[in-house]
Parts: sequence; C-alpha cells; structure tokens
Amino acid sequence: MKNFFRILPLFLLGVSPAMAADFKNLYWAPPNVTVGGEKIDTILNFIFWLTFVVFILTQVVYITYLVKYRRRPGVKAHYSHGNNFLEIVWTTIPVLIFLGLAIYSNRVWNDLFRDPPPGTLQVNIFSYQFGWEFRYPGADGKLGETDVTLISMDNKFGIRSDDLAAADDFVSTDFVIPAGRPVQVLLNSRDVIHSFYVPSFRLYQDIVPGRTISWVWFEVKEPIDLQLACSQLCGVGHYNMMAPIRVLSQEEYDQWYQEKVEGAATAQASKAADSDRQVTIN
Ligand SMILES: [Cu+2]
Repeated sequence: MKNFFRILPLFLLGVSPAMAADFKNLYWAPPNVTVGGEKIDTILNFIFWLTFVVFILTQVVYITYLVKYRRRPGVKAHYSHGNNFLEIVWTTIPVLIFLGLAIYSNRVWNDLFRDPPPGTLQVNIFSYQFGWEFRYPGADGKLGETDVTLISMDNKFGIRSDDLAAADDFVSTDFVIPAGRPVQVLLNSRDVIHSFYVPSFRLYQDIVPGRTISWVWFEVKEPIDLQLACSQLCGVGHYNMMAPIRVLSQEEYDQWYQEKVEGAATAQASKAADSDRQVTIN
C-alpha cells in the first residue's frame, strides 16, 4: 500500500514506474548516455523550472487576491473589470518565452538530426508485431539496399535481390552497438506504427509502415546495457515488444561483429552448397 502511494504520482505524471525503479530514481528521467543528449536535458530542465516558478507565482497572487478582496461583514467583494495594460503585459511575456523556446528547440533539433558524420555505422531496424530485428552491414561494410514495397513475411527487411551488398549482411535479435561511434538507424515496420524509444538516449521516433525513417542517429558515450521497448501501443503483444540494447567497447564490438560476419559467411556458403546440390539432383 505504501508503495502504491509512492508510485501513484508517477502514473499521474506519465512516468513508467518500472523505468524509474530501474534507475533508482523515481522522479526524473534516467541519466542521459549520448553525446548531445545534454541539450535535450537543458531544455527539459529549463521548461520544468520555469513552469515551477510560474506556477508558484500565479498561485501566490491568486490566493492573496482571493483573501484580500473577499466579502467580509461591512465590506463588499471587490469587482474588477480588468486592466488593458496588464493584459497586454502578461500576454506578451509568455508569447516571447514560447517563441524563444520554439526557436531554440528547433535549433537543437536541427543540430541533433543533421546528416550523420562520415564513418557512421548504419543499422537497419525492423519492427513487427511484436518484436525487433537488427540488420548489420556484412564483411563489405555496406548495408544492402532495401525497398519498403518488398517487405513481406518472407522478406522481412524488404531486401532487393539485385543488390549484391545485401548478400553478406547479418541479422541480430539484440541491438549491439559500439560506444564512442555514431550509429544511424534506418527504421522499418512491417505492419503498424511502432516506436523506437530509448529514454537514456533522449530519443523517441515513431516507425511508420511503408517508409524508411533515416534521420535518427546518436552516439553513446560509454558501454552500457539498456532495453529497447516499443512505445506506441501496437496490439495485444505490445507490452512484450522489447529487445536488449548492448553498448559495447569498440574492442568487444569488433569481436562480436567478427563472429557474426563469420557466421553469416558460413551460412551463405552452406546455402550455396545446398542450391548446388539441388541443381545436380535436378
Ligand atoms: Cu510496437
């Protein structure tokens, strides 16, 4: 019961208790782990404290006037028709604050979502009811091209069979990325709108079926284990639509990548052998 009352305000604020409990911080977002995420935090903090101060000030004025001008024995309640000068002042100030915030946050947005730097690792993220898969460039370092119109049960990523760069690409069920290197995600959905949401990355992006969303990129500072959870109610299995995010050191990542590339090469070779055999039988 005590816990219920501890968690209730979080529900009211729209914070996921599981997420907050995970970071032992019930009242704020989990720590930011990306380069540039601080800029989002600066805006969040500024808006939070501004709202807090404005709330306190308006409540103080409101309650003071309520008490001061109330009806008492021998005193009539004061009626004011308003004051044009004051109206203009307290409309202009919020307009300027909102305009400033809009311009500043637009600049931050532009800064964070400009074209990724050269050498960025590209990962194709495929979402479906109810799970995630991650496609990596193979030994050639090039992610094969895809076409959303080709996405089907058999061709999950919509890989174009005429693109040879796709042949050595491999798929992982964990989202494994190196720390200290920019990662660009190409987001696809097979069925409905899902959402790529990682609070620690300060990133939220809906994934819309029928198109590839390619402007999201980020750089994680240190190795860390996190969880990717779909944040767009997408059906009965939505609650279970998650995948581990493993941010590794460059060394560990290289090792993981090497193993995956070798695995993909073996699979490719045995597939080729199989089709050879079929040709012989026929
Ligand atoms: Cu989903």
